[in-house]
Amino acid sequence: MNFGKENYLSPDRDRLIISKGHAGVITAPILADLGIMDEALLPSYNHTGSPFGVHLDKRKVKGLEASTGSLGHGLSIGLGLAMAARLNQKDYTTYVLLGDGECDEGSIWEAAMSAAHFKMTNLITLVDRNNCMIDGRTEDVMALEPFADKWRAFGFEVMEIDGHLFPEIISALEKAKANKTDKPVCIILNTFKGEGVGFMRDNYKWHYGTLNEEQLAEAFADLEAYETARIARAEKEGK
Ligand SMILES: Cc1ncc(C[n+]2csc(CCOP(=O)(O)OP(=O)(O)O)c2C)c(N)n1
Repeated sequence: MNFGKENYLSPDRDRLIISKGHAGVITAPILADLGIMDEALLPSYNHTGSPFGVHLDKRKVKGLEASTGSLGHGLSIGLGLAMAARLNQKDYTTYVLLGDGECDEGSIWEAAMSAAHFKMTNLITLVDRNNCMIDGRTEDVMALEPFADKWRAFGFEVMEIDGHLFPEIISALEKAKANKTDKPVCIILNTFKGEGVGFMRDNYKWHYGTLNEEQLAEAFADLEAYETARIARAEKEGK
């Protein structure tokens, strides 16, 4: 993305909307790593009186494009930014990350219908397809399948990839940016909730929770082993 400390306020910057706003827990450290958000604030995450909580507030967190967390709004916000780019003859790209459970919201599909109708090829939608949501598996709570076909039926060019593999993500984004069709692109990222931590993986009950000391140690050990295995795989297979 054309986005960083030097240009995060520039009208020409690329935009990223993390519509599944509960992912603020990872958005904030990234903004801090980029030197935009004050790193010293990170330990106060979700503390009473802190400028930032589970759902980040764009008025308080520098570099944040939109205050999200009330699910279902991000694609409409992204669509508006993409339309503004067209009207203002800017060539920035707008990226929107949705949760799959979030796609239970009708507003997502209204935005999708409009994005296809207006041929918004400067808007790239990504969906974290982890099959889990807050209180169950997506297919039990509100079945989404055939999910990719739904996006196709709404007029999107769809790619389905392994959402844990950076080379696949990068290649899909490059293809999406080079899109020569007049359809907007949706990239479905097949993932597992809690990937890397054995007792959390693919378990919706860990959508949120509190770790005791023992679980914390186990989670860190699992993540270290996961990282080592992933690096070994990347060196061997290039991914
Ligand atoms: C409008 C709205 N309804 C309900 C919630 C409560 N809620 C928070 S996270 C979540 C589950 C979302 O599932 P998904 O989009 O798949 O997120 P992920 O599993 O990737 O964390 C829900 C229902 C909310 N934040 N906003």
